[in-house]
Amino acid sequence: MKRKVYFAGSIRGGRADASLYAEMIARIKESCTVLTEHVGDLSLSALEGELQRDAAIYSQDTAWIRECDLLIAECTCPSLGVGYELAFAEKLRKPCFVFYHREKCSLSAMIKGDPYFKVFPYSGREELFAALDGVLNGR
Ligand code: 6K6
Repeated sequence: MKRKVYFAGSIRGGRADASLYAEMIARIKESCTVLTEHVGDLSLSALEGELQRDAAIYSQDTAWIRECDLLIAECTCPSLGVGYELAFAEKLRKPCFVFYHREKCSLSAMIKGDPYFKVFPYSGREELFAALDGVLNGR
């Protein structure tokens, strides 16, 4: 059975990296089921998200974190929601893998300094996707 991945990426924190999320989700889908494909949906803006009921979003997303086998977060664009999801997943002892572009952001000490999270800084697409493949293949 395919592993279930919760992919976390910024929505209201900013959509600058939405196309990168879509590419990462496509790669993950080659071997796993992604529970949160909407995170990479380029047609959805943060504003559209505001039209949905926040309580329903919270309820669905936390249920998916309970259901997932692992969580993969792209954290270059800072997002309160992604930080919350990481802490929530850690509490449930879900394996958490964090990616961020080392030249484009200074990752929060609350993520980088938490030894529970497996953190992967990258400088370019090649490095990012090699590290992602390593996570997906258990290397
Ligand atoms: C879907 C696409 C765009 O807007 C939506 C509706 N809003 C959300 N739908 C589902 N999950 C959401 C939504 N807003 C935030 N989240 C969750 O929080 C996602 O799983 C993201 O990983 C994370 C983003 O948090 P913010 O604080 O950047 O919004």
